[in-house]
Amino acid sequence: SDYSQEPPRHPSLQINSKVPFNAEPPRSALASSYVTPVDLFYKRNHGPIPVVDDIERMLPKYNVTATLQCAGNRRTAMSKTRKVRGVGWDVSAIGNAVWGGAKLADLLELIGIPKLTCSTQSGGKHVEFVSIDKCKEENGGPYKASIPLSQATNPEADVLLAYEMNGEPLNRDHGYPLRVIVPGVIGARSVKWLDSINIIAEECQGFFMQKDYKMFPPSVDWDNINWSTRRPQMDFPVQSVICSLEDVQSIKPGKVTISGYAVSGGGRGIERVDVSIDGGKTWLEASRSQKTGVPYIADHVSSDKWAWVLFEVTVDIPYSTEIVAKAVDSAANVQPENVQDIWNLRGILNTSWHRVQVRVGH
Ligand code: MTE
Ligand code: MO
Repeated sequence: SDYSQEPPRHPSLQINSKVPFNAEPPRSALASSYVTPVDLFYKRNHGPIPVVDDIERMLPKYNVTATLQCAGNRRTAMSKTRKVRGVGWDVSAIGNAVWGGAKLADLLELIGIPKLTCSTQSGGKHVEFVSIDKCKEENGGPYKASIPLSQATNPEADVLLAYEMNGEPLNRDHGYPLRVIVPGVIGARSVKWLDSINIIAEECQGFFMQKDYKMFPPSVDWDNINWSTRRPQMDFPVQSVICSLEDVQSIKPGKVTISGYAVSGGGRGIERVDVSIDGGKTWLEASRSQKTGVPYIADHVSSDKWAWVLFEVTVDIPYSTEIVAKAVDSAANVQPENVQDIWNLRGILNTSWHRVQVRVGH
């Protein structure tokens, strides 16, 4: 593989793997802006960043604000209870961006597949996205993934062929010239450096669909795994993280602002974010917003349905304690209390209550 043409990167990224390049920003950078700046957005790759040409733009353009989250976000913390396999990530393998591009539903209509189609006459039920990068997991072949045709042809699902990120042309790290954005779904399905789109009968048989990014119970380990027993993970579950405090943080006694992000998959909004300053015995409700100063309501009219909310609560912390955050989504799903209960051998979807320790010094 050729890593001699990698683009420049922001120096404050924490590099979790150099080749392929996997890096995340410091958590403190996340909650400081609703829209994550491109250079601080996490980078997650399975091969070198390809060098490619520009494309023509022939369909109506949409801007969709959507949070992209790697299924491996918070894997490092899951691995601490029992070792998992995969690139380690702290809490910042996630970012929120304004993606500009064409709707996949419009493109498919252009080639004769109407809106809201579940199956074509020739039996096509899935839409496969194939990249041009080279991945060792695919034996040097390209990264690929698929989504159901029903989702791809649904204009409300906002699946984009994106060529812009935050109003700028996509950069190479994030998929230039064209990438897929599947809102509300784990990042792995948002294929970068899109080369071809195939309408297929069965879901994509690629490595990252069939032998990775599946959720297994804690009883399954590498000696008894049967990949075919589980579906590829699509929607991500409800998640929240405290970004204003490190895992172990020294503070002075007094008022502390606890802030972070909360997001759910499938277009479900965030109904509530609860914060505890006594390790989860009692809870306070944090305020939520997407636009600065505007309270957030999970009604999909005044809010960005695919985007995270930032939460904040200011509390008095007189003594050393454990601070916890958990979110509730619009379907009343809650985060699990303990990481052990959702442990899985690939270390995906760690959405357990986010806990940080504060040490109060005088
Ligand atoms: N697309 C290609 N072609 N190659 C990849 O390695 N990684 C996927 C997805 N699309 C990947 C890809 C994964 S696992 C994630 S989480 C997101 O891209 C990360 O997108 P980002 O680097 O723009 O943050
Ligand atoms: Mo990912």
